[in-house]
Amino acid sequence: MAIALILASSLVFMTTKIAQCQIIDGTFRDLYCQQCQSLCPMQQSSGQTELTRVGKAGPPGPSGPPGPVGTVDLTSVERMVDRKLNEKVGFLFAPRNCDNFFEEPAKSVNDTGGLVDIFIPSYFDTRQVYCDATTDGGSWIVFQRRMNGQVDFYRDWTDYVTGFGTPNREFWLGLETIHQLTKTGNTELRIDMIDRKGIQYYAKYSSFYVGPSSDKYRLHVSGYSGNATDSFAQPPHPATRHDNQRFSTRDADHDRASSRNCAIIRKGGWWYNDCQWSNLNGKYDIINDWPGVVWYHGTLGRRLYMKYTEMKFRRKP
Ligand SMILES: [Ca+2]
Repeated sequence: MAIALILASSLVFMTTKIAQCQIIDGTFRDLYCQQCQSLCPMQQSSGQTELTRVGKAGPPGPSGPPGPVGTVDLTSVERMVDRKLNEKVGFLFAPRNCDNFFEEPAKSVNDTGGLVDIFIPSYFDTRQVYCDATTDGGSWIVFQRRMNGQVDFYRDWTDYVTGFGTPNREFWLGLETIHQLTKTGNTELRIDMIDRKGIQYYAKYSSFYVGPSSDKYRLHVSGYSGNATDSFAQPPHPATRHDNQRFSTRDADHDRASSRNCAIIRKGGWWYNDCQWSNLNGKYDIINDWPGVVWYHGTLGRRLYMKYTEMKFRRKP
């Protein structure tokens, strides 16, 4: 029993010494210093405590010779950083229009243009558009195309607001995106058309923008030139003028035709008045009446039924 007590006391003493040694290490001015030297050999070997005891450190020595040139592959690092940046914020550096189409990494290209993701600040995101890079100097953002009747244009309000179809085929870009890209008012409009006989027409307007959702995407267009006559902005019959009209669809009657809904009567979505002189979102397969893809030619004095149409805008030069 006595031996056990002695062993236990010794163990407590040793443990206490080690703890104190750790605490007072760095000065060695404690009474247990000698014991520390045997209990803490690793701490003694650092030599730091001995230097502290002798005096202050001397001045730093001279610089050594330069080391060998590093072997880090900066090119691969830059590529990795570029890739990471593109993943996170690359869309911020996307083009904002079709002005430099041939310098941009277009997703698909044909003889006249192609698809590009452009950055739309108000969306804080990109949207795929089709650029007409050649017609009349190029830089056009195409927002409507009819070419074969495969896409149904007799649709509801939501479809016309958000867009439908495929931008390099038949499509409608969407009223909200058209508004966002034209709301500064510094844009012009061009409409290219080919009728059922293969004759090409165009109508160009020096001013074009589409109002906001709260105003039902009201059309503002003026300054006609071209060979199709003006059947869009200011056609001869005032009740059919499209300038300053709100957009209507079969489920959203915003036209001026009293209780009638011109979108239902003319089978499309358009800036109907009472009702229209042009109807480029009409039924593709109707070639003998107003609900067709119609443009009235004032000089010829008859309706033209179009087999191909493209509506496009760009910033004014
Ligand atoms: Ca109405």
